[in-house]
Amino acid sequence: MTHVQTPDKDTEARDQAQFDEAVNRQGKTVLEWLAGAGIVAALAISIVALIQSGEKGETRVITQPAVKQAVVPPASTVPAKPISLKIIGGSKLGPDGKKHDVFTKTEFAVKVGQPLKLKIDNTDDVPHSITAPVVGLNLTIKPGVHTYSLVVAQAGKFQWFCIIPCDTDAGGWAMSHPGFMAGYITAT
Ligand SMILES: [Cu+2]
Repeated sequence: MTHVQTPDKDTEARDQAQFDEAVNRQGKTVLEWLAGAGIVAALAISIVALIQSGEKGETRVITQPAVKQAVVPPASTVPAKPISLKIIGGSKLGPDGKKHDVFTKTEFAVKVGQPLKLKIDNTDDVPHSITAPVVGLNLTIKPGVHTYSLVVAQAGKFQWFCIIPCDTDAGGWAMSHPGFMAGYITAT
């Protein structure tokens, strides 16, 4: 007697589950393979791109928008506009009621080591000076209009004075009084 095995419903269900599982596994494998192939393809494309750019001798540069900047030359190269002033004899009233010799500007601000140009019109018929021994400054200011360079090598506030005897009508009073034949230089 031949026994014919007829699959019962349980067996069918089990087989179906096994089949599905197998398909899923296979499908997953296929997807994994495709993903792998994709990476390989991407690499291949990259290599081709590299070879192509290499062949063309191109260098790829990431360009950024150009930022326009004002070109500012170093301060030392900027041609400074001279400061204009005058020397006028017997022109400024002092607290003593007398008129004294003066520089029309007696306070100067300079940058350490950088020349300050002074265009001085000495209307007097004798020379005067801008002298500050502590910083080795001694500019003789001749009669007439000339340009001088005032340079101070150290920072600080220094008093200057005219060392050439002047303001003789007042016994030289102006020579030691800021605002007349003396003043201050501030170097920063
Ligand atoms: Cu003087």
